[in-house]
Amino acid sequence: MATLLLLSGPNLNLLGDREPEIYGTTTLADLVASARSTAEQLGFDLEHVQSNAEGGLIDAIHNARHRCVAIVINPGAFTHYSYAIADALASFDGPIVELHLSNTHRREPWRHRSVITPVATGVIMGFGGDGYPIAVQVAVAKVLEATS
Ligand code: CA2
Repeated sequence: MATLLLLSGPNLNLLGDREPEIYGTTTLADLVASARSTAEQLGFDLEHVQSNAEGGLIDAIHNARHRCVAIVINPGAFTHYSYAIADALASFDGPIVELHLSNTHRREPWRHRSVITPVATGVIMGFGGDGYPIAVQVAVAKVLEATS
């Protein structure tokens, strides 16, 4: 079975614990379970890696090359300044879905810019946890489109 990689950046491991008014009460484990269930319904496996370190995310992206068919990534605050993660993603061959729980454009000005968007296939943001199954669905659609 083909494998999708779901990547979670810094502090996402705290979801459900603090700032519920912004990020909701769902835990990261719940979000991963919902993404995995959608992937499996569509006939795909889903691997999940969470790291609070830039290098951990970059290593996971390198490890996905020639092995995973698509990446769904919520890069956390790295979204706004990690050229290293953008470069790593640019080395990946398949579709890349950038995913955010919050609508970052409704928040502080420093969150308005993403250095990831230019290397992503597309972005899902602002729908809270509902964005996770949607991101998996569009990643699978892009994979199937490329192989049909
Ligand atoms: O909206 C998103 O998904 C973000 O990627 C979440 C990041 C934030 O830095 C981005 O600007 C937008 C934050 C990750 C979660 O941070 C938490 C902090 C405290 C408690 C719970 C989560």
